[in-house]
Amino acid sequence: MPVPVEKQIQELREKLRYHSYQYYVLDDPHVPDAEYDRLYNQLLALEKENPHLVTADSPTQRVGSTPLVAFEQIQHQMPMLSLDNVFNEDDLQAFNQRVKDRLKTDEEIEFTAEPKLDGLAVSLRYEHGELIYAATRGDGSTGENVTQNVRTMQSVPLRLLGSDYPDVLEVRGEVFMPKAGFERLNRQAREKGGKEFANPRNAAAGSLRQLDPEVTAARPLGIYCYSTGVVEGAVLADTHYQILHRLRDFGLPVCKEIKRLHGVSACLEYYQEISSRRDDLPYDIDGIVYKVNSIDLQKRLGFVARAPRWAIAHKFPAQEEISRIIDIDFQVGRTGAVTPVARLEPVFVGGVTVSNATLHNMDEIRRKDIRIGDQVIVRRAGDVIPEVVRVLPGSRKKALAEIKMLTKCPVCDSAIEQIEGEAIARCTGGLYCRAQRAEAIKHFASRKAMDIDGLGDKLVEQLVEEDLVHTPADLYQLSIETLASLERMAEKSASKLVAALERSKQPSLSRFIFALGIREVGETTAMNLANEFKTLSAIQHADYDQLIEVQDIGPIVAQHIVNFFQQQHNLEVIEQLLSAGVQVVDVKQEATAQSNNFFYGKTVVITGTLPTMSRGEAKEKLLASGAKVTGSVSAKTDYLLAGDKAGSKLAKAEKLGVEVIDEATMLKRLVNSN
Ligand code: I6G
Repeated sequence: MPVPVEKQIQELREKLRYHSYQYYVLDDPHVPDAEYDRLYNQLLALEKENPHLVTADSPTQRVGSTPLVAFEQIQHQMPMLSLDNVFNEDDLQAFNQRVKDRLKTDEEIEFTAEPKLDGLAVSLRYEHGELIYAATRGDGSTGENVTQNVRTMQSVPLRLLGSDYPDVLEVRGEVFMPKAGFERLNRQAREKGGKEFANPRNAAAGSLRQLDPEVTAARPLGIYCYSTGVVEGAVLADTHYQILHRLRDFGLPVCKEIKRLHGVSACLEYYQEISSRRDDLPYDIDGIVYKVNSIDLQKRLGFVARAPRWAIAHKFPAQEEISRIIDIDFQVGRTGAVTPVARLEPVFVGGVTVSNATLHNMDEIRRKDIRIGDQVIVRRAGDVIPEVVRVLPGSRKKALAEIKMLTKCPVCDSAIEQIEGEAIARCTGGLYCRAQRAEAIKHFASRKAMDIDGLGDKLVEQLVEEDLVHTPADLYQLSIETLASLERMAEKSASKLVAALERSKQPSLSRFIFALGIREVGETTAMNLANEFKTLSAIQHADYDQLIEVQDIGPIVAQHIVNFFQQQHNLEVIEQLLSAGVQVVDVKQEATAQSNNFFYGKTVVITGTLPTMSRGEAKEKLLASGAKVTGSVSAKTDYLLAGDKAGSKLAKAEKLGVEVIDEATMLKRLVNSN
């Protein structure tokens, strides 16, 4: 008996809903995209043949055809609240105390914590499992009807999964644009000469408030649900944490970073942990939201004005602020690159006071049309160098002069050249230029290169300025007396520095190659070179054809390496370093014991904060002993090296039965196997 078409359609819809849920909500697709497309096309064909069977909640019915003239208003049946903010630990402690006082308890409160996404809030209303409308927050009482647009978002279910959902379910969430999607959208706009969005939040808001749903459909939008509004016909759960899990089971996307925490200290640790990963998260966040977990306690706490007493947003310091350009200088880097730098009216941004910001290069200055006197938006995100993002629109009140590139190096007066088609202008002075010398030495001494403790940037500049050091090799000739005679240096710090120089004398081959500062040779390329050629001499003598065979080395980098080792003065510096007692540890020597090494050939993932070393240092040790270090846990992972606050990788490793080790175990196994 042939399966009735109604049943076929229903089964296809259920399959598609299930696969969307796996993909968008659980991040765990069960079928390749092509299979999803095949099912989708089957459904589309059946619906075309049977138009009377098309329903609004079918996965094929996401994009309606008629653009709107204006958005209609929607009155929220239950107001969309706002959150109070705190910006520091003291105010968070005060919030915690207020909660305890109101509840008349001395016991630690159980909170939930989740990142506060930087997007725009919406309310989704489901009736009997079907999406009825979606509205923006608006003023909290009345928002705009953006149903047509929200329906185009693949991660929003048009019908809830299962059957035990409440008759009426209003869900509140944040619509956002993932960072990668934002970059892609702006790149496309640039290529077409169109207008770029200033940040992912504006892009999300602009995309959701499109009158033509076809435009929204083409925009990469996501949503995370964070609470409920009206719920009729069922009680979801007793705690906020469980409610979010119920929402996830209904097929609604919920942020995976949500945690239950006891007491305010755990909240602060969570804040630090997320803050340290902020730049690596795929979406922008502007803080952490803590909520009292028990719904019963939430009810007892109630609201003040329009904000709940049981929740608080702990905001990160703003990453963008307004300042004014007082002047523009040109800085010369290690490879001679001349970079325009804006001198700014000091501004507190990203948690520090910033008075300089990079302008990258002249193309960027022209593209952003930046001039001295302009009011600008300054951005400092994490450890990234502060930059001028753009001129504040409409802020230029009078004509200002255009910025021109210098023709002579501001430090050594050599000519500045700019190769046709390259954005970067360069000082041609080479190591004759003090600036290039100082930067080369700073790089040589840096943590990921020779790791010379106590040789900070200021001290390097002083040493170069006073002609005590011309090349990295001169560092190893410095005596305690010479160093101690410098301004701001005492006998004790001088002898500490000499000891650090001594300790730095046995670098691994990859560190040494990285420290030389060859153009475009970063840490990874240096590691690849070391693994391929094994000895310093082999790298020095490698020709272009051999170099280009190495992983990740293209024609430009290969040519830079060849050029570097053809320069007589570079060979002299290497010679002087070796004569001063630097002994480069060739990969050959390390490799002899490799196959006996415990971690040889094993795949290791590192996560969390390790007690005595950075993840980079642990990675280096593991790589040196022949391990493969990868970024994500899978069935192929042999060990998870986990530190404090290990998070989702730890959970995944436990689920997959991957052995979890701590730093001490790793060190023991490294030692025992050598
Ligand atoms: O604006 C918000 C962002 C995130 C919120 C919120 C949230 O929880 C993670 N929660 C509530 C209760 C409200 N606004 C009102």
